[in-house]
Amino acid sequence: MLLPRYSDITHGLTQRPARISPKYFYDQHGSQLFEAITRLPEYYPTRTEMALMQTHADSIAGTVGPGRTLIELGAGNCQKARTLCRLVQPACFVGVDISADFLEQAVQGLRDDFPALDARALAGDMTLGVALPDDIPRTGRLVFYPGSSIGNFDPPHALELLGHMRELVDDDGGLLIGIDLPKDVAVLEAAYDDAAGVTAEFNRNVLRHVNRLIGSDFDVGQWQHRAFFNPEASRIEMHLEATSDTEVCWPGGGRRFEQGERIHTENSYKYPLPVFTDMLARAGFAQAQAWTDERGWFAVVHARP
Ligand code: AVJ
Repeated sequence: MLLPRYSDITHGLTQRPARISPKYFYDQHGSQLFEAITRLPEYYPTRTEMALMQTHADSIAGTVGPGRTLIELGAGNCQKARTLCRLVQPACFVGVDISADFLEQAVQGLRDDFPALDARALAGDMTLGVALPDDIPRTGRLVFYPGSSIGNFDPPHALELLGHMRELVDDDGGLLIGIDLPKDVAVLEAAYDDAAGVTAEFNRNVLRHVNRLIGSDFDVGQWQHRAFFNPEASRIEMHLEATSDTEVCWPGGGRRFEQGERIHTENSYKYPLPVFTDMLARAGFAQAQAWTDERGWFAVVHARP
């Protein structure tokens, strides 16, 4: 487990420009910081998606149907799973997340709230493929991927992931997925560069996590948060920018960064709805039904084969 991470991270760090995958944001502290982000006034996605699910609760519940096996990818604090469980009363829940301890606590909370629910925590990196335990029913599965997390992947990789989700379900299965839509650039940029500096701290925290994972010596205080919308690619980009010339070492390697040089830490794609439903179709989800808020900022899409 350590070795693939080591080479994944050091490979990215020695690229020009350097990069770190956003999955490394989510150590225990990073997961807590992300939770704090979801409560920021500027960060509209979580609250818009939650409101959407509440406003269209009956319609969503009617479309999904009861008694499903719910599989949530990137389940995090399971807050959205809790909302969805109230709506669709699944028989079984599997939460998958890279942050093992954080997930285990959250799934336990879900068991406390829904004593009849068979709730499981599956720690792992969903981007490497999800292997579900044998006793998870194959029929009636609903994959739940909220929060526009799919936006973290480049379109070809996102398409591949949607293909994996299609393979997780039978022909009677479905996918409920949240998509952040293109909107006013000022609104987008504020959501990723909040006044309180929580997102900046979330971004910088990746360096602490990387220091622990590969034994590097990043001085977190030397790196500045940058977030901006890239209109050509229709994505928010987050970077860490060196505030002075600096050298970073890790066992077996290292690299110099000049002042102003950046490490690319995240992309967050914003798809127009028709572009996304086309991608769903190419991944094997031919039918899609979408719910959007009145501002047209976010969409929850139910897709089936
Ligand atoms: C968890 C990937 C949906 O892209 O909005 C929030 C992560 N990054 N603020 C997003 C994030 C900076 C978030 N996702």
